[in-house]
Amino acid sequence: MSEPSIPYTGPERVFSGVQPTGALHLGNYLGALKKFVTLQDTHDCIFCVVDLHAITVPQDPKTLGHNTRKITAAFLAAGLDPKRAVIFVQSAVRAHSELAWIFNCSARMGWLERMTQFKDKAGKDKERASVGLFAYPVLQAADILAYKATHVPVGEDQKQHLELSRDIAERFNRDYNAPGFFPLPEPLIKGPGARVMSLKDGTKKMSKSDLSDLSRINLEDDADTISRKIKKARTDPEPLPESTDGLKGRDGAANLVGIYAALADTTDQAVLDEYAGKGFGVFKPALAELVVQAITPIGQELERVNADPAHIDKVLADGAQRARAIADPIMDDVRHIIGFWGS
Ligand code: AQP
Repeated sequence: MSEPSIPYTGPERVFSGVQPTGALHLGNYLGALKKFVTLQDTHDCIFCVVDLHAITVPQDPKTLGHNTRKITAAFLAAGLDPKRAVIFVQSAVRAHSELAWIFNCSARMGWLERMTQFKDKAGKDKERASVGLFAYPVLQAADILAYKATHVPVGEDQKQHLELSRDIAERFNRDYNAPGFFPLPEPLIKGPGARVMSLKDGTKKMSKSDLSDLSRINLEDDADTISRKIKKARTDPEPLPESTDGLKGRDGAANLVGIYAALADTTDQAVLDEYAGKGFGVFKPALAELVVQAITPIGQELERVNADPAHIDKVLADGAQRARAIADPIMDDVRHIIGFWGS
């Protein structure tokens, strides 16, 4: 879509969310959490545990609340500071659901039908997928725009959804003759770690819902488990190449090099400059050391934070109040722009 004629001129704000669908892994850390922690130093940040998104596929009511606390604990253990960033649960702020409905009426079926994540998650049996799973990216647009967020740190898998959020914002602004009302949010995706792949299959992204625990490094894994999983990661018998061109078609190898680069804050090429010609017998232990150094302190901190659920609940209650204070006036304006009675 074309750029808006009147651009948004409000303040910059960061929003992102994580689903309470299981324990977080290295992909969630590198694609999202690590960026959240950096951004809280420079931006007004809002981070959300997106339980409304989680129920687009079946969830056990007995574990949903527990998983919500666990993700919040992971936010805190990774270094988010609830005094600076707003940390809360999506279902505690009604603006998300209300704006999602409004955006359902701005989004177009054709836009949603192109979403590859729906195709992947619904699988062959689309008829049985929930309407919520289909409309998932519309709720995501509502999450972001209920706060007029301008920047969204996410992994590469969310790029298409972010483009849709921009389309929805632009369509709303145009349809309701409210130029520049909603910003067109920018994804913050760049850099190594934006797409961490499964350790068992370098063509599939590392995911919480993968049945094999060996496919991912969990933030809770201890040093031995991490080393064992990296040792078992699927690669090939060739030594590492001299340039990134040589990683083409070697998905497992490319994934491990990418993880190394992300953790060492360097580039894939710089990693190859150091390890070209060396086999995985040398590279995997070096990578394991780096992962252990980055992840095990978070795991230890997680244990400490998880031991105090009352503190986690307080963080979430305070965060919900702060989130409502930002979203409520924006929703008042939305209702007025649409022309709802009493607005
Ligand atoms: N493999 C990944 N590499 C880089 N970033 C990733 N993210 C997820 N997987 C990777 C990013 O983590 C953030 C939170 O993701 P989410 O939990 O809300 O949903 P998801 O993308 O569906 O993550 P999973 O692990 O694959 O969960 P399940 O299995 O429940 O669907 C997002 O910014 C995402 O980009």
